[in-house]
Amino acid sequence: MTFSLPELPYAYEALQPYMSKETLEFHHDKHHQAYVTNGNNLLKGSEFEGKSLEEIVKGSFGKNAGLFNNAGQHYNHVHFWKWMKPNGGGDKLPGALEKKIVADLGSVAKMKEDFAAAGAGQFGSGWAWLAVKDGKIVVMKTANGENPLVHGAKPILGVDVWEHSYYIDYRNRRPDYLKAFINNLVNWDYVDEMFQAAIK
Ligand code: MN3
Repeated sequence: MTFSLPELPYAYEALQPYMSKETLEFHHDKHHQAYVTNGNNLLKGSEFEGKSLEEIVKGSFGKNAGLFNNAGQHYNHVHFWKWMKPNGGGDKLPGALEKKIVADLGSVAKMKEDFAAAGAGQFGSGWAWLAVKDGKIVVMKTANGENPLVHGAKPILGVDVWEHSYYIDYRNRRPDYLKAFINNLVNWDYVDEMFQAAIK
């Protein structure tokens, strides 16, 4: 396969006031596009040509750093756009997902708190996650372009904590960005879709 930049599933201004049109224009059109372009250049002629995106991410980790960084970030961003929607967030989660979160993490409120704390606690660039690992939902954080796939888990929700994701709108206030993400932007239906696929 070759990587291609997906269209945003909403208008550039649709996530305002929590994420601006300007942030999405830079983040999607420039940053994500660069991962796609660089990833395709590095994929060409490598042993990973013809593999699926997940296979490339897992296979290149620890073996081909340049390709991994771009393929990992491509994977992360493809889902990141879908993990958000206008009027997202809230406390109403799909039933089975909510039950599992309560069973494994205590409560929806505790999950939100732990997820935001993971994002705030990630030193430098990276991501915070909800992932399914050994049949349980866990909170994780990873550096740079890494994700739960390369740590034996399946991501169901991720938030980008690279500065390019929040600096235009929140400057250095990463915790405020994380609070807005979890309370006002998350598309729980898409999280549920990934959760259902992860427990199959
Ligand atoms: Mn990003």
